[in-house]
Amino acid sequence: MARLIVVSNRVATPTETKGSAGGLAVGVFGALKDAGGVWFGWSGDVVSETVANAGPTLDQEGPVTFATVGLTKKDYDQYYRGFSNATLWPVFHYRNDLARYERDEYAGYRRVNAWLAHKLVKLIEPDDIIWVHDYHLIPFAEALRSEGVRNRIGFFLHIPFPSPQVLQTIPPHEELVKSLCCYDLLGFQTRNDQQAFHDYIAREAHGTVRELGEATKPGKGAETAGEVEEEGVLEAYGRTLHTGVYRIGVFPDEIAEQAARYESRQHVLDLKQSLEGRKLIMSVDRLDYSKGLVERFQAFEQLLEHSPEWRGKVTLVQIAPPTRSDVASYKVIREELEREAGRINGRYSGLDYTPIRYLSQQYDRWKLMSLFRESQVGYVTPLHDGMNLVAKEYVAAQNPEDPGVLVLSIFAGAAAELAGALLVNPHDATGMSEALEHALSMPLEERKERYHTNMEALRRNDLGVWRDRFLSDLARVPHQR
Ligand code: GDG
Repeated sequence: MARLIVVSNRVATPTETKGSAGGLAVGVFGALKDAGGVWFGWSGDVVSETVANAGPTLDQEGPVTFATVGLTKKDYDQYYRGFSNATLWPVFHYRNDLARYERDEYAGYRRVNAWLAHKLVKLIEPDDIIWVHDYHLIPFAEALRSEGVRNRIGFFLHIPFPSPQVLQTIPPHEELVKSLCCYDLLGFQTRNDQQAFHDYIAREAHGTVRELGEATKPGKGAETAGEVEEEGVLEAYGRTLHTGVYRIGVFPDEIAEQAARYESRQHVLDLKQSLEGRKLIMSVDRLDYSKGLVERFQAFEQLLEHSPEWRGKVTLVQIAPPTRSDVASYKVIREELEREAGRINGRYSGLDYTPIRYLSQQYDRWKLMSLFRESQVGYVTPLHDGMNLVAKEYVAAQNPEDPGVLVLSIFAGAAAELAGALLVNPHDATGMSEALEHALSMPLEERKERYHTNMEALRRNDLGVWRDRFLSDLARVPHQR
């Protein structure tokens, strides 16, 4: 069996892979443990040039080597804070209004990719399979190829891929797509993302696109994961590459077990007591403008405004740990959210009632799962999201005898799989408030039915299926040495 090299912007620490970081790190680490290999990327530290150049630091954990490097302040500013998070992230989430383009940041992005590739080269053996993750590392394969690496290299994009017209708002869009064509296999979260990439290749790059296999037609609004064959074979810029749809999942039974194990812990009892019998709506997101938090608060306000019988009877708990807080647009969304929570609470609070509890802090994973289990509604309404694992975790954490209802945005990748959710358009506050009301008053039988539909989908396409399908496809695609 070939060794595996995983490359991602951030590398989980060996301790995090034992559970605290969440499913993805555990899933990727599982594949590394099976095949043996290297997990390579940024340590998360900003360091001096001397320290950065001395890397990578190697940390051995059984058959897996964790290889990390620090970034200099300039590299961090241009590659991470700049082009990755102030250009690519907003544009790929259709927020061109929040994007900026600076030539020196783009140059820094390419420079850091080339530098990282150079650092990795020494650790690569001829038969290794290389799996690169996410938008920070689009030019990584190209940089490896120019170092003479001829291994198979696959790329998985965790976030949406925008339509060609939107992508073209980034001036070097064609260089980015050319760089993507240096991979042997490109994996997308949804059919729409894959299609958007194919459209660019066909219309803008004048390449050829062959779509193999018929996408199974959605049954009752949801695609049946595992039965969908969506393979593309593309020729562009002198290369042949493959594309596929790989919907990332969770390990639902582990989450269910964890949520049940912690359901009578003190934090849950405290919450229960403070709710005094009120219904609970739970939301958990990284604090990010793509997650639709302001729209979500406003739809909840509409529920209280138009259905006064719910005032004092339902509480929304929003957990939103801040991320990327040194990127300007993240400061703005934080202020806006605090203002909205304050305004709505000012309007509808009573001496013993606060409608929105907004907690801008990180919680332990097991606490989140047990809070999901305690709630009647999971309220997950991003404006655009590659998949959204919170939606899947919410379902998995429910008590099968008394499950809560998932209210889910049609713009989350997960909407294609979770046919048991109440789907909403996050731009329609009235529609969302009606869905909340529907969820809060849904009879037990219907809740159970929806829960089972969703759980089946989660089990059919869990995190292991996602990982194994991607890696076996990558091992199989013919590649050009
Ligand atoms: C990207 C794409 C795609 C959140 N708050 C806390 C916490 N979390 C955990 C959640 C979940 C994860 O973080 C967030 O995953 P999402 O999928 O919801 O969103 P992104 O972070 O934007 O992830 C996304 C994903 O990549 C995977 O491909 O689905 O579309 O944007 O697991 O539970 N975990 C802990 N404390 C918190 O306060 N421990």
